[in-house]
Amino acid sequence: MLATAASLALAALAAAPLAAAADVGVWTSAGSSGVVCIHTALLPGMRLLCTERPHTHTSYPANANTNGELSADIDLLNGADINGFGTWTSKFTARHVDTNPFCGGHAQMANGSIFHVGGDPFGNLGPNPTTDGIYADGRQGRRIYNPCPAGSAADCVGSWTTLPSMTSQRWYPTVATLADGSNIIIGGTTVNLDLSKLNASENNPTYEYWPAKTGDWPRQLDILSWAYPYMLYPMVFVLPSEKVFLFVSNKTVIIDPKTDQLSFTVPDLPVIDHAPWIYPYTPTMTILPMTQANNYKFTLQVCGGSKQTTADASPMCWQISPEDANPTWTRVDDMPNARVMVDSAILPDGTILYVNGAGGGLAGGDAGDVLNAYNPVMIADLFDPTAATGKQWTSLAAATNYRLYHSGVVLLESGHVVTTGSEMNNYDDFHKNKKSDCKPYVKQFNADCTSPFNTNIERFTPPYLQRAERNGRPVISKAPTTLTHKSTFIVELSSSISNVARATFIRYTTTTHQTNTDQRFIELKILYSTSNSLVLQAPDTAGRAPPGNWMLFILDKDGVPSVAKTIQLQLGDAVTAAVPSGATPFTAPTGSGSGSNTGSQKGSAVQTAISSVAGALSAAAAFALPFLF
Ligand SMILES: *[C@@H]1O[C@H](CO)[C@@H](O)[C@H](O)[C@H]1NC(C)=O
Ligand SMILES: *[C@@H]1O[C@H](CO)[C@@H](O)[C@H](O)[C@H]1NC(C)=O
Ligand SMILES: *[C@@H]1O[C@H](CO)[C@@H](O)[C@H](O)[C@H]1NC(C)=O
Ligand SMILES: [Cu+2]
Repeated sequence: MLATAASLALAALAAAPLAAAADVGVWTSAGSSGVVCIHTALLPGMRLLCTERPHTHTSYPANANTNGELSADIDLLNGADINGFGTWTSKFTARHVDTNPFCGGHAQMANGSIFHVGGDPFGNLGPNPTTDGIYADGRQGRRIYNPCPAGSAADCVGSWTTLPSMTSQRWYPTVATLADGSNIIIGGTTVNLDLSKLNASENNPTYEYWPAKTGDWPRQLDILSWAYPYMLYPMVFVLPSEKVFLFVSNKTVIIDPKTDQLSFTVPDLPVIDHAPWIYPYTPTMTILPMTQANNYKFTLQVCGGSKQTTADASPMCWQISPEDANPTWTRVDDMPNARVMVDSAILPDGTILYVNGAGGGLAGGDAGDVLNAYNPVMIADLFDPTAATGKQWTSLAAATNYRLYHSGVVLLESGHVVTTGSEMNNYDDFHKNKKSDCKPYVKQFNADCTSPFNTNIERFTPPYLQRAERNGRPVISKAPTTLTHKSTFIVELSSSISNVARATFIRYTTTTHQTNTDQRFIELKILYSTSNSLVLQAPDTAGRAPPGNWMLFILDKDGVPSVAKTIQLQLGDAVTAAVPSGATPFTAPTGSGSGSNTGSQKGSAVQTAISSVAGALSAAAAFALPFLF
C-alpha cells in the first residue's frame, strides 16, 4: 500500500512537465551602474539615469567609478542585441549635476526629460572636502536631465541643465507630471528628518507647480502638517479627471490643479495592525492596469510596509478607486512575502512584479546602516489583478542581490526588468560573516568590509521571455515615434499577425524610495488588422495617460510581448490614420481573451500542479519513512 503510494507519487513527479514548471523567471547579473541607483529613471534606448549620494558624511572614499560625480547615464545593452536572450554588461558614463540631488523628487516630463527637484544639504565627495570636492546644497535645486531621444546612436549620452532654484527647501518631496504636461511639486522637509528629535518647523507642508503659476506660491497643504512626521514622499497620482490624488499616512486629499481646490471624498485607509503607510514604514502604491476588460477603471493598490504591533513587515495590500461615487478601500490577497520597502513593476501582460525590500525593520539611515532592516526578501512575487481572490499571487525566482534602503526596479523596452541600488551591501559582513570589525553601523570605511554601495544591476527575465526564447515573440517593425490622444495609428509587424492578442502601453518610469508617480499601464484598442499591420487607438485622455514617453508592446495569445517601441504621447488634436485596404475588424485569436492574462494564468496553473505533486511526494515520503528504518 505505502510503497504503491510512494511510487505513484514518484511516477507523477517523473511525468510532470518539470521543464515547463521551471518558468519562474531567471535573474542574471547585468553589469554596473557606476553610482548607487538611489534614483533610477528609464531613458530611451535601454538606458537608465541613476543618481546617488555624496559619499561624505559616512567617510567613505569618493566614488572612484565616476570620480565623485553623483550621476551616471547607463547603457544597459552596451552592444548586446535587444531581441536576444544573452547576457548584458552595462556601460555607464558619469554625468555632472549642479547641486546635491540626493533624496530629491522626480518625474518624467511631458517631453521625455527628467525633472528633478530638491535634495540634500551640501556634501563632500569624499572625507576630505579640499581634495575630494564639494557638492553644493541641493535642497532648493531644480534641474532637468535631457536624455538622448529614442533612435540616437549608442554613444549619445544625455546631460543635466540647471533651472532657477525653488523658493523653499525640499528633502523627500514628490513630483508628478500632470495631464497638461506641467509638474506638481509636493512637500518635503528642510533638513534630513530625525525621528528621534522631531521639530515640526522643519516640515515644508506646501506645494507648487513647474512652470510656476502666477500668484502666491508655494501654497499651504494642511494634510502634510497633520501627518508630520509621516508625510515624506507622499503618494501622488494623476486621476482620469486630471485631478491629483495625494495619499499620506492613511488620508487622501484630491487637488484640482485647475482651481487648486481640495476635496476629501476618499475615506481613511482603515488601520489593521499597520504603521502609517509611508516612509519609514515604506509600502508602495501602484496604479493597476487600465484594460478593456475593466473598462479602463482607475484603481490604486498599496502593498507592504510595516506592522504596528511588531517590527515585522506587513503582507497587506489594499485597493481604492478614488473617483468611484463612494470610494471604498478593499483588502485583496496578502503578498506571499511580507515586505517593507517593496517595489513594483507593471509588466507588459498586465501582471505586476513585486520585488526588493525586507521582512522587517525600517527604511532610512546612512549608507551601511544595516540595523534598520532585516531579512531581505529576494523572491519576486507576481500579482495578477484579474485572478480570483486566493489566487492573485505567484512566487517566482529569487534574486541574488538584496535591495534594501535606496533601491528600485524598472521595466525595460526589451520586456526585462532590472533591479538597482541599495546601500547595505555590507549587511552580509555583519549578519552572515559575523565580522566584528564591520559594525552594523559602518561610519568609517574599513578595507576588510564590503562597501555598502551596491552598483550591481540585476536583470530579471520574466516567464513570458522564457516562453519567447523557446517559441519566438511578436516583432514590431514600424510604429510612429509620436502620438496624440484618441488618434488612430498603424503599427507594422514582421511576425505573424494571427497570433496577436493585445496591445499594451506602459509609461516610462522614474523611481526612488519606493515612490513612482510615472508608472502606469493602459491597454490599447486594436481596431483593424491586415496581414502585416494593426490599426490601434491611442489612449483617450491625458488624465488616464499623461504625456511623455511610453512603451508600446504587442502581445501574442500566450502573453508573450514584443520588444517595445517607444512612442512619445503628446498633447494635441487627434489624427485619424487611413485604414489600410484589405483591413478587417480585429478579433483576438480564441483562447487569448482580451483583458485576461493567459500566460500568467497558465503559469499559476502549472505552479499549482507542481505544488500538488510536491505535496503528494512529501506525503508519500512521510509514509515511506517507516520502511527506511
Ligand atoms: C523639455 O522641456 C524643458 C522645459 O520645460 C526643457 O528644458 C528641456 O530641454 C526639454 N527637453 C527636450 C528633450 O526637449
Ligand atoms: C527647529 O527647526 C527650526 C528650523 O530649522 C530651527 O530654527 C530651530 O532651532 C529648531 N528647534 C530646535 C529646538 O531644534
Ligand atoms: C489614520 O491615522 C491617524 C493618525 O495615525 C489615526 O489617528 C486614525 O485613527 C487613522 N484612521 C483610521 C480610519 O484608522
Ligand atoms: Cu533617502
